[in-house]
Amino acid sequence: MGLSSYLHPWILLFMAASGSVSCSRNVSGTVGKSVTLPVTLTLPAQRSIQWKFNNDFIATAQPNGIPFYYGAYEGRCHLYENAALQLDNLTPADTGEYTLSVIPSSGATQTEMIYLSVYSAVTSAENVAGTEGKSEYLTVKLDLPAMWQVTWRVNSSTQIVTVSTGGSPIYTDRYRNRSHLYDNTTLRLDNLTPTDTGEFSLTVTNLNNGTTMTGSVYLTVYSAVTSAENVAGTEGKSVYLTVKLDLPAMRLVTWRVNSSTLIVTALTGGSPSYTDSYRNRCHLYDNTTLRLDNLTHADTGEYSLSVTNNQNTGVIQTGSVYLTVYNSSDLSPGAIAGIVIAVLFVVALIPLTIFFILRKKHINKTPMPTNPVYENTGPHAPNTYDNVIAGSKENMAGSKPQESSYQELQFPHNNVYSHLRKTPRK
Ligand SMILES: *[C@@H]1O[C@H](CO)[C@@H](O)[C@H](O)[C@H]1NC(C)=O
Ligand SMILES: *[C@@H]1O[C@H](CO)[C@@H](O)[C@H](O)[C@H]1NC(C)=O
Ligand SMILES: *[C@@H]1O[C@H](CO)[C@@H](O)[C@H](O)[C@H]1NC(C)=O
Ligand SMILES: *[C@@H]1O[C@H](CO)[C@@H](O)[C@H](O)[C@H]1NC(C)=O
Ligand SMILES: *[C@@H]1O[C@H](CO)[C@@H](O)[C@H](O)[C@H]1NC(C)=O
Ligand SMILES: *[C@@H]1O[C@H](CO)[C@@H](O)[C@H](O)[C@H]1NC(C)=O
Ligand SMILES: *[C@@H]1O[C@H](CO)[C@@H](O)[C@H](O)[C@H]1NC(C)=O
Ligand SMILES: CC(=O)N[C@H]1CO[C@H](CO)[C@@H](O)[C@@H]1O
Repeated sequence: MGLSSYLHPWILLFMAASGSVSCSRNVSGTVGKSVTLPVTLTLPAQRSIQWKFNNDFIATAQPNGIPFYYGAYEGRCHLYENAALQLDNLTPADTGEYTLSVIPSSGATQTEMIYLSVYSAVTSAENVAGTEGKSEYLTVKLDLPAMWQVTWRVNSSTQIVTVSTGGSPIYTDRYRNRSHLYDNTTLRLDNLTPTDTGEFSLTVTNLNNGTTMTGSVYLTVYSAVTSAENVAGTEGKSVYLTVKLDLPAMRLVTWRVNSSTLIVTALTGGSPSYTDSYRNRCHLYDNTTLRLDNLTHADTGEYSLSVTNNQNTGVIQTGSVYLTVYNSSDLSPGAIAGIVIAVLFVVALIPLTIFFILRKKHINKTPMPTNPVYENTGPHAPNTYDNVIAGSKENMAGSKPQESSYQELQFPHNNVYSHLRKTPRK
């Protein structure tokens, strides 16, 4: 405690980065959830407790006293008897270094530092995704000072490579054969395996004044996709995409297309978070099946489902289906236009047919019953349906018994033409 009061913060940071502070651990939390910062120190019987976030007090407790919470932390955290601190309703701004100081009534102060990373479902999913056996470029945008030292680490502890101005990169054994540091500080990692999943952090130290800047990317390595099942969809229709995976009770579910475009992510207990272009046209079911609506040809592609436990750590399972979207066979725009034209043609034909039938009869001047209804008035008058049938049969019989309606149409046409030809001669 006394020591840290006198040291400039960058010296502490530098010490932390150099690994000279013991009892330091990393803990991850999820936005909106709670996390408990655990304590591994052996606590003296009589002690004061102090929790700090960077340089701000969170909570303090005097020996046998009740905890006191500072500012906005009041109502959002809980200090336990064993000095563990629970933080509720996490936000990304809670990411950072937490320091616990245990001050015994007599003896030396003990400190414990915890680095908390708060991930949101979307943020962690939007970080870099790699594929087993492939390479991935890891980039963190940090400005290089005139004299610098650059270091890449994974999970904040394991060093991968370090280099200083004018020197050549020094790789650690584990990464020597499978990584490459570019001059622009980008790190390429080759021959990925799922165990490469983790937080990769770049630290740039200004050698003139000791200033340290750190940034990180979260790399998730997915198992190589094998033998994707094929699914067929139809333009304008919907399709259900299903991949059978063992589902952990608490999980982070992610669907991607063509292994890059994110469609949706969902944490157990939360509502799915859809990418804008998919929000209104897909639905993620609790069983991880994805329904895609209003399909277009451009939806053709490889759809992959990834499932991991809630905090995006541990085993990640991946599987995929290959969707091919075909033309709708009978309702393409051309077919619809054809149907509309056919219907209009038939509708136009009905009055035309009636007109020409009547006209033909008129020209033939054959006396005929005008309406069968009058003929059939009798004690056992048939119903109107029968009358219509009888009437139409009578009309057919009145013209040409074996002719189809098409042939009937031809005759009136001829009649019209002969009639028209005759007209000028009159
Ligand atoms: C690195 O590569 C060299 C030569 O290709 C090989 O002899 C060595 O065993 C490799 N080391 C590791 C850790 O794979
Ligand atoms: C650095 O160089 C590598 C290899 O040329 C490239 O892939 C990467 O995008 C570059 N990074 C930045 C931040 O420009
Ligand atoms: C980083 O930590 C995660 C979770 O603890 C672990 O699954 C992963 O294998 C670690 N990655 C590396 C490269 O050590
Ligand atoms: C260190 O130097 C850089 C630029 O050279 C400057 O931006 C930064 O503020 C300095 N930091 C300190 C603690 O003096
Ligand atoms: C998941 O639920 C949807 C909708 O109820 C259903 O269509 C689909 O077949 C289910 N998938 C599995 C793998 O049970
Ligand atoms: C389907 O997509 C077309 C073209 O993008 C659009 O005009 C139509 O409104 C969409 N229908 C639905 C139900 O989303
Ligand atoms: C996926 O990739 C294929 C082939 O590169 C492309 O035709 C298709 O449109 C892509 N699908 C999506 C949804 O981006
Ligand atoms: C022990 C340990 O892994 N500490 C690391 C926790 O994460 C921070 C930030 O990434 C690192 O600076 C620590 O070294």
